[in-house]
Amino acid sequence: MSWWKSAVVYQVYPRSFADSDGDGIGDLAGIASRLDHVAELGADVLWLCPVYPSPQDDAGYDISDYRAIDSTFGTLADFDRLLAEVHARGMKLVTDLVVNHTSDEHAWFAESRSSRDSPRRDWYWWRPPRAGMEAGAPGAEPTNWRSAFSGPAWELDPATGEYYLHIFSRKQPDLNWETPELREAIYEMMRWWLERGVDGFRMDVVNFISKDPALPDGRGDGGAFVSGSEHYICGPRVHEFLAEMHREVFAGRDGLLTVGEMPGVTVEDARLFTDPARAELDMVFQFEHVQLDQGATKWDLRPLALRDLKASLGRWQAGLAERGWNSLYWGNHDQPRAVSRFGDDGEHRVRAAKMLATVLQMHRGTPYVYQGEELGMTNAPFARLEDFRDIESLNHYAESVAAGADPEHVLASLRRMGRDNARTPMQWDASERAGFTTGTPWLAVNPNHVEINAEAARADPDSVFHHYRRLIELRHSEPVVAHGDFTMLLPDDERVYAFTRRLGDVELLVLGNFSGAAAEAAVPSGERWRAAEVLVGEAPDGLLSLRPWEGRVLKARSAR
Ligand code: TEU
Repeated sequence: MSWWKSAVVYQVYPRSFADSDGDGIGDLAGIASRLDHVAELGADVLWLCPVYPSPQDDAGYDISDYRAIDSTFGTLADFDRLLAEVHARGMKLVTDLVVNHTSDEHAWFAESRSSRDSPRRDWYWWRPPRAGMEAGAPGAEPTNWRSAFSGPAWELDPATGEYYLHIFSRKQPDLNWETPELREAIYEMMRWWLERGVDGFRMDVVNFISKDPALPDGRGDGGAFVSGSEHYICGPRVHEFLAEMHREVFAGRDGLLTVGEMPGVTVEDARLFTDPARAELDMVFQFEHVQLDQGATKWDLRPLALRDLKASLGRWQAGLAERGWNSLYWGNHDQPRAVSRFGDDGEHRVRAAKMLATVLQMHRGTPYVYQGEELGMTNAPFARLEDFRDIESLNHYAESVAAGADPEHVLASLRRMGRDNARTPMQWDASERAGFTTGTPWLAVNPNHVEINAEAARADPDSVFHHYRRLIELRHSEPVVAHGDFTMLLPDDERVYAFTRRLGDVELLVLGNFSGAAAEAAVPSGERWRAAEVLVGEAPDGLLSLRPWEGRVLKARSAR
């Protein structure tokens, strides 16, 4: 049981991983052809982002059929082949489960919108205009909630004169989990995938599935529309629904991994979601540490204070120490590239990428590696608006510029925070299209692929890639990494991240210099550590002296 405590997950974003047929978009056969890269890294699990039929309004997170594969990515036969190839390498495959919403082109929604009396009407959230207002009039939306992708979270359907709720794009109507038949249809679909052989699910915004059915207006004064998320983040029945899902889908099946993506989740809630005794989920993705460099919105950038990062991650480590389990990540397909955001993507790129990996992977929890992170891939040099593809960025630009914002200022925040940074093609080699495609890539290849690529990394024993390999191996071979306790050190140090892990008489000291200047780690019992073994990294200037952006793991045995 709990095999995933010593596992590492590798996230594949299919559009951008490998293209086998030259249409410029990655596909399942492409992934299968590059699986040895993932196996060589030592990852235990591959998480595959959505590959289902989709109008691709939100890059596949708008699903129009849960039981098929989009022709862009291949066929169900290709999926089965990929699954077999993953299993043949001793790895598991976890797929993306997007059941807070569907595409507006899903048959369920077509039926639901067909009439107010449709038997599937209440599979989605339909509401009349605000009392006393005409459908379509400004402000007639049933609530003042904002969509995560700009504008109101409601869209009027003129045919029936009612609005439907969409927390994300207007092509992503929210499913109404209050309806028991809808829940059963989802569980049945999940069982269908498990019977096909998949090993679990990464569940998209699964803490949004229970809304306050009264749908009250959101609090706050962000103008005409406010978030409203207090009425759907970890809503009244979310634990009930996930416990039901567990009973209906997961109970009695061994070897699975379930991880819920949960924006806005608190440590206390996460403990409930992941307490094995409650039988809901194995782990959750929390968002606190990826919001510390933001103000009111993700576009409102602030410098990250290392103290805040330590306080946050430290609180999650402590909060899930006795019950529950953490997932660990710096990046994914929604976040900027980790080395550009938290490290240095210039002079010290390689050292910073390694340090970030060392610090994260030595925490207690299950690490997730996002494709390209193991190469130290960086943010992209997007020049113009036309270089971006992501609906979130494009909508935000249109909305802010229409409201009078300086276009250059908006572009600057898209460059820093836009999701397309993570979605540029995987850099396999130095050739013109980075070995990703023979056609025109759907999103430009980062020109730095001539230097940063998998082929070069494999050939260089000091590369970021080989560093990840060693860290993953350590999680498999040193029980303290998976199972040891965690103690944060130096909470107020503005440059050095430091903590210990302990299991029995084995103790690790993990150090990371989050600055471009040399730093001394003033840890307690420094004398003892000066005689320790260097487990990860080098120590040319002394065991507690760190070069710019350098990371290190020391190992000692204690008499205690
Ligand atoms: O993301 C949910 C989410 O809240 C964010 O991470 C999202 O990217 C937000 O816009 C950040 O500003 C999940 C998926 O990971 C994301 O790709 C989807 O767009 C979204 O759900 C809707 O399915």
